Amino acid sequence: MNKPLASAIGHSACPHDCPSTCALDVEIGADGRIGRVRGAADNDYTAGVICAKVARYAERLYHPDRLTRPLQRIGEKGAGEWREIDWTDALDVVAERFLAAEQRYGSETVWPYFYAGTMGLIQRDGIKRLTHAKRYSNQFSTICTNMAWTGWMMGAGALRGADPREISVSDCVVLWGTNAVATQVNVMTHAAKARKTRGAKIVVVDIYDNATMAQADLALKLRPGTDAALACALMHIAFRDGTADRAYLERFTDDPAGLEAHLATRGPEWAAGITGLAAEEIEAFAALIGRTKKTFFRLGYGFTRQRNGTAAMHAALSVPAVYGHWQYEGGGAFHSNSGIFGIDASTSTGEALRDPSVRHLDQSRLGAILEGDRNALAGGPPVTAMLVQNTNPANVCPDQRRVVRGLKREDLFVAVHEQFMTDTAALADIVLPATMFVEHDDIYRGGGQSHILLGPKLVEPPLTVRTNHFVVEELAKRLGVANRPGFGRRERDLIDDLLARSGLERDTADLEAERWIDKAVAFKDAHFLNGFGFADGKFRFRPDWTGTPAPNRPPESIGALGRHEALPAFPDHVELTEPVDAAHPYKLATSPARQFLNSSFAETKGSRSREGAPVLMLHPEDAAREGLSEGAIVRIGNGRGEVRLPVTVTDKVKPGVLVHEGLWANSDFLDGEGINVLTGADAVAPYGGAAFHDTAVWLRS
Ligand SMILES: Nc1nc2c(c(=O)[nH]1)N[C@H]1C(S)=C(S)[C@@H](COP(=O)(O)OP(=O)(O)OC[C@H]3O[C@@H](n4cnc5c(=O)[nH]c(N)nc54)[C@H](O)[C@@H]3O)O[C@H]1N2
Ligand SMILES: Nc1nc2c(c(=O)[nH]1)N[C@H]1C(S)=C(S)[C@@H](COP(=O)(O)OP(=O)(O)OC[C@H]3O[C@@H](n4cnc5c(=O)[nH]c(N)nc54)[C@H](O)[C@@H]3O)O[C@H]1N2
Ligand code: SF4
Ligand SMILES: [Mo]
Repeated sequence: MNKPLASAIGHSACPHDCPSTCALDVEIGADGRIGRVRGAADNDYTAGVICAKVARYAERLYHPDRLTRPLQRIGEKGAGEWREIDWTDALDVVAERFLAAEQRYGSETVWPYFYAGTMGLIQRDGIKRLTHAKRYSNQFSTICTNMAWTGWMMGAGALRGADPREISVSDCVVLWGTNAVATQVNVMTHAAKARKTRGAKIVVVDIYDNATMAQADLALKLRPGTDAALACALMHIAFRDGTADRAYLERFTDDPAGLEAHLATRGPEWAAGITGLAAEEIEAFAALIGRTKKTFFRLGYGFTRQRNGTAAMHAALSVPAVYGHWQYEGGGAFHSNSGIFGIDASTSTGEALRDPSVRHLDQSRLGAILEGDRNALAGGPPVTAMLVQNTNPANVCPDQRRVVRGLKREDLFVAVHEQFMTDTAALADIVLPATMFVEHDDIYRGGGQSHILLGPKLVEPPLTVRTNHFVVEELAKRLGVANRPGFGRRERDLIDDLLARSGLERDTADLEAERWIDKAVAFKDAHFLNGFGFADGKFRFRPDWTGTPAPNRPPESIGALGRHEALPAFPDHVELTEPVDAAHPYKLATSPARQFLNSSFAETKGSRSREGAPVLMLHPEDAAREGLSEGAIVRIGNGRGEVRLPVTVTDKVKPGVLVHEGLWANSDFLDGEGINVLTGADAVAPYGGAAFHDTAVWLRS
């Protein structure tokens, strides 16, 4: 490391899987340790504000339970008996087991499995270089963005939208299916500014009274999975009351007349019956956005984690197209900017080495895959060896019992590269200790905003802890592919290469000085005033559900996903959600906790003490009927399994709806199994994804 350790402030970017991707100022003491982490004041999206959990990062970095030595299992899988080994031996074992597996079943039996523990483009995605060089099975990444991105693409044809900084000049901010206070606090910074300086109204559409709902001027608490009905009624009222912008519709949309006719029967009373909202609430929402040209729809991921979530995203996105909000600064819609960056990381990801005939396996169907489901295996060999980086599937994946059973298979070899002894690492054969973001070089880009940011190495890691990049490179040497293109380079060289290939006209050192690059697109492109992302430039009210390319479109090899034939011709409520019935009378959503970031931070004292313990929110009426009081222990379950946890009785949830916040460690539950025991891994239409907030359960005391 050639940076002086005593520099007072180091500049970085938050590596976590959060739409905000904050620009960070990190205090570094003379002892080479980090202190407080702050949001960069001069980054106009971060605007000096970050969440409390990252501000306390020192707690995570210097955590006494942090992994520092490679470990090899000596007892049964999951028994918690390990011996320390050195790095060379650990990597030798991994390589030997990979080669042996390959010899027996062919290269596709090895599955490098990764996700978003770090969002750094080098440390997160470098594992693909090894995958391609060795022709190991590819991962089809479905766990997070699929439904949301696909639903957006079906309407807009491009993954971008109105600049989220425009929220601060909006007159009405609609936070739809995002608990922004908890999951992307910067949205609230800009919304609060609009409220303070312009008297902007804040509308929140969610299924429970979360921290964001508490900020709402108009709080709409609907039944899970009914957002498309609300969207239809908003559009029905626009056509009824003349607040639809007919000139805009004519110019920028595919079939306004067809939409109007389709919506004739989908008024507020119809939607009230489906959503559980009062017709007056829907009328009030429609009147507000009808008179407010600068209405900004910030569409989140939450409402898309339903089995009808793709259709719901498309329906909600259709609303500003009917009202014409897109034409105004501070108006329109935003979900993700992931389509604007034009980043070419192909050297690091080994794109040139990719063999298109190698199968993809669905990340979310890990349990079925490890249990040998032929369809999930895409007709190929069983998975008998894995390298897991940046993800904790034994905790975060749906259908957890199958995942855990699969990971415990005696004939499966698993190496987990981790910062902590997670639920997944605990089931591994080899555990490798990983660096944290301030200890390695990487580059990041926003999803919920428009910056590319550098996150250089600022402090030294513990002596025996290694980067993801190191593991990929060292395995490549042992697996005979170290001489292939893309290997043998340092992180900084790969970042230089990425910057050059992406046409950014800078190198790593330039970016280190500049700290970030703003890639925001021009107003007219962000607002689609030069046309939407289709050849005819028109927004699609009538999506081509399986014909429209989408960033998460599955590769052919994966076969059919989801019941696309059930998706609606025009925006509509579709009954694809998991049915509530006499045997499963409750609907469960598993929403994020403010102090955690997925399963990360569930290990830090600061976050744990603020979150308390895993609990189940239950409405007072339901509690009375079930004869339960505060703190009573219940079991909730369905065909996939059951978990035990205490209830908290609260009217924050609707009757019949249960909410469990946070990805607590499985061991935090009374029976040592986590909430994802209950969630399903069946693929959501049309391109797959996991419906984490759409689970029907029974409840017993
Ligand atoms: N029930 C339920 N389940 C869910 C969700 C939900 O809402 N409800 N949300 C889903 C969503 S949206 C997502 S994106 C997934 C997220 O699932 P994951 O990506 O698995 O979640 P994280 O906890 O962010 O990160 C996983 C691990 O990465 C490790 N890690 C961080 N940085 C590094 C690094 O540099 N190197 C290495 N080797 N490891 C690192 C962390 O220690 C952490 O244990 O979970 C999904 N699961
Ligand atoms: N503190 C914290 N921040 C996070 C995360 C975290 O775990 N904790 N996770 C990160 C990740 S990986 C992601 S992808 C983002 C996701 O962040 P968001 O975009 O906020 O999406 P979700 O957190 O999945 O859900 C948002 C809200 O949608 C609600 N919801 C569930 N079902 C429905 C429905 O049918 N309709 C409506 N209208 N709302 C519904 C949930 O209860 C929740 O309050 O957040 C990131 N930031
Ligand atoms: S988790 Fe999100 S809000 Fe918190 S610092 Fe990171 S990017 Fe910012
Ligand atoms: Mo996510």
